[in-house]
Amino acid sequence: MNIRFYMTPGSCSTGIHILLEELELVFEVYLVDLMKGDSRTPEYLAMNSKGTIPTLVTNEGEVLTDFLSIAWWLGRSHGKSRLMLADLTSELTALEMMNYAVNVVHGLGYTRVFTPENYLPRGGDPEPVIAQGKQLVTSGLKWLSRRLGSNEYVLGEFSIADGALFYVEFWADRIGLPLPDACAAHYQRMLQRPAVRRVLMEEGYGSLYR
Ligand SMILES: N[C@@H](CCC(=O)N[C@@H](CS)C(=O)NCC(=O)O)C(=O)O
Repeated sequence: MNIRFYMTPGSCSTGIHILLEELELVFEVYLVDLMKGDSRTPEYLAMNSKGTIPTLVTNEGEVLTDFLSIAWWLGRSHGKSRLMLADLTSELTALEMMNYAVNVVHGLGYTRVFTPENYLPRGGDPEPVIAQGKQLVTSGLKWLSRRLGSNEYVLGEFSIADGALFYVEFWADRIGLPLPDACAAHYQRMLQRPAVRRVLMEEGYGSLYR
């Protein structure tokens, strides 16, 4: 059975899409249109009761429904790949950075910028929530940048953790928030990678990053 990957172009699933391409895996892509409600259909919810993307169904039929589990599975089940370093310290750093990017910068910050209505009573003013979201993203990216320091990639070499860092940098670029120095350099480095370029092209952002 092929790996099945449920994704939405330009969303957090872009980070996983990059890892799949970097690993040169064969996988089937299923496009989920969040605006149209594709992630709320009974069929989708039967597979992922959270109604979120990314979802990845492994070649053994196991259903993985969050960024960290999918990234970890990719690093582990292709353990001889270069996407996960073997020692415990590297694994802990990868977990720390991915968790911070996905659950703090995205989960607390970007959700306020992209879906302020989820934080407001009906008809409430979205602007203060969006401003708070931007502040959380800015301070979160500063933390990630300091933690990255002079490393070219999160663990020195490219690893599963760079997929998560990339998508929170990509979104900052999309909404015009400046990236702190180390993140800006990491983002540019990522944009030079053939797999990243392929993914952006496939997801409809090719013309932006030629
Ligand atoms: N913590 C989740 C975040 C996933 C997530 O929030 N995805 C967003 C798109 S970037 C989503 O599916 N939103 C639709 C919804 O929550 O209804 C994970 O690790 O996968």
